[in-house]
Amino acid sequence: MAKTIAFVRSPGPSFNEAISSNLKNQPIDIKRACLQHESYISALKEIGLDVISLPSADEYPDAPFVEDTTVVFDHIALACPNKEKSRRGEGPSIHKEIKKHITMKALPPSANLDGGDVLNTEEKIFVGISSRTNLEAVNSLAKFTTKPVIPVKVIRGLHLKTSVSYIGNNIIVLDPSSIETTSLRTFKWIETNGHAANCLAIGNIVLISKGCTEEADKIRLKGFKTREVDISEFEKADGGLTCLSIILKKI
Ligand code: CIR
Repeated sequence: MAKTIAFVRSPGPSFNEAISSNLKNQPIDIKRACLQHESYISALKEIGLDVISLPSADEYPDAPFVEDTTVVFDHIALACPNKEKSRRGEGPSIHKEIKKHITMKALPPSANLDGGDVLNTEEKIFVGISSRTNLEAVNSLAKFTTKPVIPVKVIRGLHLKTSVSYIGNNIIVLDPSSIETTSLRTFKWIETNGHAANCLAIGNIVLISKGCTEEADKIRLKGFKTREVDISEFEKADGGLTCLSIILKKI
């Protein structure tokens, strides 16, 4: 049977130098981050995913946020041209692993794209126009998919998926005050103003940030199972549950 693979990368000793909008008040506890990352991997394995775990890349503090390096569509993976200089070297070592499983192409350097800005749904692909991702990325991505690729303005927060996640059955979990929602009106909404907006749905199971109990209740009422995962150390560096993996469904 075809397996789903999750590519992840553990935090290294430099993780407390990760880019953050709030680090001054909240220093990262690396030991705790490592334990939380191990729990995240366990959760993925319990769901039934094959986890490919890359060694930490100490010269790149943000390297555990692997999602930003790669976008995966059905039959192709795309290397993201990251805007943030300190993150540009993260890709090659992870792309080397991904290429063993799926064809990879590069987007042109005129595109700026972080994977955290790409929200893939059954019918459409939404791309956050954020401080990291430009309109050129929208045009470039459109060449690799038959789905419409739709830009969405990010008003607040790092990426589009900081503020909206698709969980299946036409349902999104979102903070509507942080993104331009016009193009998202056809979905059913579960609203939040917290970390629940970045949750990771794998089949019928939704991983959600620890403490988001109200949102988890609402998600279960829609027929999903939920599992709370504590990633507080990663949230200090503006990351969420989707950021910590690249999910590849083998077809
Ligand atoms: C950054 O600023 O790039 C990292 N500290 C956080 C990246 C989070 N990634 C994601 O949402 N996909």
